[in-house]
Amino acid sequence: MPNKIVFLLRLLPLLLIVLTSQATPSTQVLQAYNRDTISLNGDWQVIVDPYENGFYNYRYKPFDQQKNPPASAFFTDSKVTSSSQLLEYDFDKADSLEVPGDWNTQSDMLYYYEGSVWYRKKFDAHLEQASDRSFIYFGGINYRADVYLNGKKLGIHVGGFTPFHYEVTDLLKSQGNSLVIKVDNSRHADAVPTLNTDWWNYGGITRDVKLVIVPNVFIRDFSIHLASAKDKKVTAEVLLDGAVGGEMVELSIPELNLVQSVKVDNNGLATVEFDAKSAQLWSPKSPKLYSFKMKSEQDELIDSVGFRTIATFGKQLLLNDEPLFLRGISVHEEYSAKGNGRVRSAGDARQLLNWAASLNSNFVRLAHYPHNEHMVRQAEEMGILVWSEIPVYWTINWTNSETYQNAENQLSEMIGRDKNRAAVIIWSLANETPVSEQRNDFLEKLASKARELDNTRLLSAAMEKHYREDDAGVAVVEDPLAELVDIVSFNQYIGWYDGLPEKADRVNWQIPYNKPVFVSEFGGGAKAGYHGDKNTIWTEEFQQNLYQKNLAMLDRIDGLVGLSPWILSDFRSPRRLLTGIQDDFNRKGVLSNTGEKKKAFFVLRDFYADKRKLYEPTITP
Ligand code: GCB
Repeated sequence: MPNKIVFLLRLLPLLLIVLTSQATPSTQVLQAYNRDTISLNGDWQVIVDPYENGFYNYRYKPFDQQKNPPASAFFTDSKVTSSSQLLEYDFDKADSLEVPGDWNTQSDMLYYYEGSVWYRKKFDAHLEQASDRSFIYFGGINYRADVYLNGKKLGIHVGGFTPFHYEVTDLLKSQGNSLVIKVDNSRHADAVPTLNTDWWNYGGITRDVKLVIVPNVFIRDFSIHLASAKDKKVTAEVLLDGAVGGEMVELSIPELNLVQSVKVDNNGLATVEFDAKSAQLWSPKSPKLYSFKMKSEQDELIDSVGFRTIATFGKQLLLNDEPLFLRGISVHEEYSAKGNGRVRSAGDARQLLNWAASLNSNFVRLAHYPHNEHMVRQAEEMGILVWSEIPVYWTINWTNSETYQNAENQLSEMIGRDKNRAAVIIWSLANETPVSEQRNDFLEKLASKARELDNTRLLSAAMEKHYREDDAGVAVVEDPLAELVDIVSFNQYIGWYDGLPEKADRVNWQIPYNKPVFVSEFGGGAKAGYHGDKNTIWTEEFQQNLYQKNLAMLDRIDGLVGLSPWILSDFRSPRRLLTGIQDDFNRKGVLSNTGEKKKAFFVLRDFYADKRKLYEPTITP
């Protein structure tokens, strides 16, 4: 056989692996968003505990490692039983905070607080059947959570932006349950993110808390996606928890008249393929969603899903096999109808995304950590594509294996939660990380983990540029990380940290990869309502000029498939201390934090209107 054919034959199994694998369901995931659940949101009693007096005894030994923890351990949620008893806390007399919600914007005293706060919720739970199972599900707690139910430790979760849950079937009582959580948002050099970031370290139970009651054999997780836009084959996989093998599940997409019944294997897994010939594809132009119904003997779960493909071809980005330009904007998860702070509800998420949509955007970079699930779900309904990332930001400790494990865990929890969202097209691994061998190894491992968990999406990372040594007029993006990802993305601040806006007229770009190029950040600060000439820093006119110059420069880049300027709206950051201008806010928003439009907003909106005409000629903006 000619060598070439032997070589191709060897490649064949490899190709098949790529084509048949997908984002697989996992026992670590509990799909809770669209289940009937019991909300544990609302007022929780809280005790601010900077010295962790409720956690350690005076010899600094954790109470929860003692065989018989004393009443002074806060997780025992004890009450005095006699009038002479000494007990130095009482949750029933303590203040309360709302959940979901960060503590910083709910109490002036906690605005800058970094440390531990104890949260306690009392609740009743009525199981319908003795065989039911129960779980407590947390959408996100920043940063470390030590969780106790009825005096027993359920576990520790680390990482502020991803969901986790515990099974509590054997601990739950029908009345008077006490759920106690020590939430600690202290920063650490070895953590993810590390000590230094450019966003507010909002602490607390920032996302929804739910009690999930399910039958003893239940639908835990699933994955569904379109394998090819042309022949419209949809692959679905479901995971039945508690199954012994052989149980039937019925999977259907009723609107398309598609139904299939299959048996699960010994691991509770079942896979089907639908011939979804008449399916309408999901896209920003038409964000069509279908109900996907999963039914087992005891359980039923319905979710809404969209079908689309995302791929690259040379320097092109293809959505459903058609070229796509990402008219994006970076967004921090900071807006609350109750004041600045973390997004708490679908309504808050909608507000941020409506602001993005008013820029003619079809894409958001959800920076710099996985956002609340409401953001991703709302984006999907609105037809806004999503970049989702983990907080591997700036100077992570690349050589510490626990730091790596932490990053990988956050990546797995992010992908586990959002793998079925058609809106999500890019997982991003890192932001502005300095090139070194250790960093390259860390990110290489992370990239292969991401591909193992989900190879239906594209990988990227926000990299950096440098200037050519022999020609300062040429900016180069060259980074070993670019070899690992599908889209070469980079941040650059010409006109702000790097020269004045006019510099953009003179810079050319050299990006030596046959891959699509994406500009994940550029921008500059302006205080809404502050006016002057274009050479006066912090004015709207300065920012406007910076946008005009940068957009003209970036539009010349070969293979440019989109932009996500920094940033949609002003956001809080402890690094931004200039009185009268910043006042704790990074002012690079094209909107103020309350939604006032700055002049740069209109520059970007018009640029995107033109791009839209170019890529979607039938739509008039
Ligand atoms: C960056 C970072 C972003 C900062 C921004 C800034 O490069 O990626 O997190 O907030 O610059 O405003 O300096």
